Amino acid sequence: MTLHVRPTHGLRPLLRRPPLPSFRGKLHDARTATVIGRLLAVAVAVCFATGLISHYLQQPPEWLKDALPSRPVWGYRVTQGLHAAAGTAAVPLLLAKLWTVYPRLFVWPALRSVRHALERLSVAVLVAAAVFELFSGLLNVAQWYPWPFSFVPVHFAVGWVLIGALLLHVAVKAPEIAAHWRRRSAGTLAPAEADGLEVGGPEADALEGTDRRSLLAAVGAAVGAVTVVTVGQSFTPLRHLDLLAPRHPDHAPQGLPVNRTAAAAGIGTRAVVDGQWRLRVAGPLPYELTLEQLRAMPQREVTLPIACVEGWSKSARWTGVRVRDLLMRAGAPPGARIRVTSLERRGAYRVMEMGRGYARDPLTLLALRLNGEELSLDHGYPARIIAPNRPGVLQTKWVARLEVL
Ligand SMILES: Nc1nc2c(c(=O)[nH]1)N[C@H]1C(S)=C(S)[C@@H](COP(=O)(O)O)O[C@H]1N2
Ligand SMILES: [Mo]
Repeated sequence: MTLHVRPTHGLRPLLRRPPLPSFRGKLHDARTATVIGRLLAVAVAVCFATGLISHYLQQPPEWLKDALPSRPVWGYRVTQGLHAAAGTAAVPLLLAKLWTVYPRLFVWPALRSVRHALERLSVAVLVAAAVFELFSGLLNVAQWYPWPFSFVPVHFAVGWVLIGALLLHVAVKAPEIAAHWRRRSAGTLAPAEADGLEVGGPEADALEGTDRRSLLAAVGAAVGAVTVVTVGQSFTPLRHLDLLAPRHPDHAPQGLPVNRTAAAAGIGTRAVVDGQWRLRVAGPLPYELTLEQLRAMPQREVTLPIACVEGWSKSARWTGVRVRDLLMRAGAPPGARIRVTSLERRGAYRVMEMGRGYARDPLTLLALRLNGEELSLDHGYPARIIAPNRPGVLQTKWVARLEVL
C-alpha cells in the first residue's frame, strides 16, 4: 500500500508536505491492525483484571479487609500467574501492532482538525502507557528497578491510564474495527481507508490475505515462544521449559524458591536468632512462647502455594500451629483481625495485616516446617505465615509478633 497525499479538508496546511516516507507494505492496514489489536486488547484486559485483584488483595480498602475470600486456595496463584503470562505475551503483540500502524505516524497533514489532534494525542497516551506497563512489569519480574519511583503505585496508576486510553481508542475506532472484524472475501472492494491510507483493489486483497496469514503465524509463534519459556515458573508441569523466568521451581532450597534471603533482609545467623527468639502474642491475654513451646502445640499440615506477585509460584507442604489457635489462646474475639511483625528491621514486608477471613481459616498457619524439614533461615526460620489465596508478599517470614487488632 502506498501512502498518498490527498487534498485536505479541514485545516489548510501552512507547510508543504515534508519528505515523509511512503509505505508499500500491504500489512499496514486496518484488517491486520484489527486482528492483532483484538488479541492485544484481550491480553491487556486480562492484565488489568488480574492486576486489580492483586491490588485489592494486597491493599484492601477498610470495608474489604475482612471480606477477602481465603478460597480457592490457589486463587492468587492462578490470577497472578495469568497476570505475568498475559503481560509477557502482550510484548510481541504490542510490537506487531505498533509495526502495523506506525505508517500513520507520517500521515500528512499531521493535524487535520481538532478531533484528529485529540485522537493522535490519545493514541500517544495509549502507546506510552502500554509500553510503560509492559516494560516496568518485565523489569519488576527481573527485580531490576532502574527508576527513582516505587514500582507498585506507579504500575497501578498507569494501568488505569492504559485501560482508559484503550477504551477511548476502541470507541473512536469502533466503525473501523467493525468494518474489519471479519475477513473480507477477496473481490469485495475495501472501504476507503481513514487517514489517507488507500488500499489497492481485489487482487491486492487476495495477496494481502496470504501475507497476513504469514505475519499472524509469526506473531503467534513469538507469543507461543515467550510463553513457553516463562510460564513454567507458575505452571509447574512446564517447568522443564522454563528457560527465561528468573525464578525456577527446581532451583529451590527445601523444594521452594527463595525470593528474599535472610542475608538480604538483615536477619542474622540462626544461632543469633535462636538465642533471643520468642513469639510474642498481643491481645486481651498476651503471652510469649519459645520455639520449643510452639512445637509442643498441636501441629497441622497443609499444602499451600507461595504465589509471588512477580509471577512465580509453587505449592509446598507446611507444618505448624493454626493462627486461630494462637489467637484463641490470647483471648481474641472470634473474627479478630491481626497484625504480624517480622524480625526484619526494615523492608516493605516487615509488617502485615490479615483480615478475619484469613485469620480464622483453619489452613492459615504459623508454619515451623516446610516439605518435611524445619524451615531454613531463608524460608523464614523460626516461624512464618502461610495462608490460602494470599499474595506472596503477605506470607511474612521470620515472624516475631502477632497482635490482635
Ligand atoms: N519478612 C519478610 N517476609 C517475606 C518477604 C520479605 O521480604 N520479608 N518476602 C515475601 C515475598 S515477596 C515472597 S514471594 C515470599 C517468598 O517466600 P519464600 O522465599 O520462602 O519462597 O515471602 C514473603 N515474605
Ligand atoms: Mo514475592
